[in-house]
Amino acid sequence: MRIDVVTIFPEYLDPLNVSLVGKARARGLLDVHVHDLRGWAHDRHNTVDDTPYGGGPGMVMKTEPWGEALDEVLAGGYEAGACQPVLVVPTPSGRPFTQQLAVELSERPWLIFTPARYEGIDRRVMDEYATRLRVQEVSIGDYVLAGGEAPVLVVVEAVARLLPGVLGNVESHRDDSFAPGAMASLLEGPVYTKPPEWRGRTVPDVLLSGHHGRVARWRRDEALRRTVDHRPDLIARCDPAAFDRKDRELLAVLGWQPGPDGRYEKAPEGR
Ligand code: 6GU
Repeated sequence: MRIDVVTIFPEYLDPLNVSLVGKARARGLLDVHVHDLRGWAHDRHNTVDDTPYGGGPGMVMKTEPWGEALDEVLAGGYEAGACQPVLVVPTPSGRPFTQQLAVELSERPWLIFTPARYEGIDRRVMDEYATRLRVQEVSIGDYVLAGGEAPVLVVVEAVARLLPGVLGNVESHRDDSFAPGAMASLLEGPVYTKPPEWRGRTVPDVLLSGHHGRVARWRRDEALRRTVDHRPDLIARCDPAAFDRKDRELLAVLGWQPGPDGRYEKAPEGR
């Protein structure tokens, strides 16, 4: 996969040299190019922003540097044999970034990221490229960051670990929390390793029992408990056919019952 990032803070992307993504690059599975947007600014001060039409606070990134940068990045990538680029535009007003979207992006040969600072990029830039390429505006959550560089790190890491050969165990993706098509998206429960006792704290007996069936059941129960606590919306969204008899028993204990449509809902408190 080829990845291009155009940014006014190229050094913000240095973490792409480290750990899983860095190793994938070193092994030739990922071809990453980071470009300095200011290289396409023409005035003495390398200006890339200006005041917003219509007034208001903050600054807006200008059309010309982005247009020239993207034209050149596109030409370079096509020359290098890349094809079918997706323009990934980080913005708090984008489509929520999910595991589903990570899987979709991991199936494309070429991603171009345009992280913005200030109040964002003049709308005409994305309107222009949307006539030629797929443009995907993405948000990584309901909070506001100062710029799109951290979201690029997030999206690239989520995508890179899905590429063939990047993770050791190919099976592991299907079991990811939030894997698309998973019968039930549950959060992972707690994990333990040696030693068996630390500061007087022991490991749950079942994990030392060697009884695979009981271990699997315990993990499932813990996953259900954690999901009920931290992400009740995921329980409500689950296809009820994904719950076995033991799941249903535990959910009842935790105060969840099937509603009129069969999906689980939290029983009202009291009475
Ligand atoms: Cl993609 N960008 C910015 N600036 N803030 C965000 C975001 C993106 N996603 C959540 N907050």
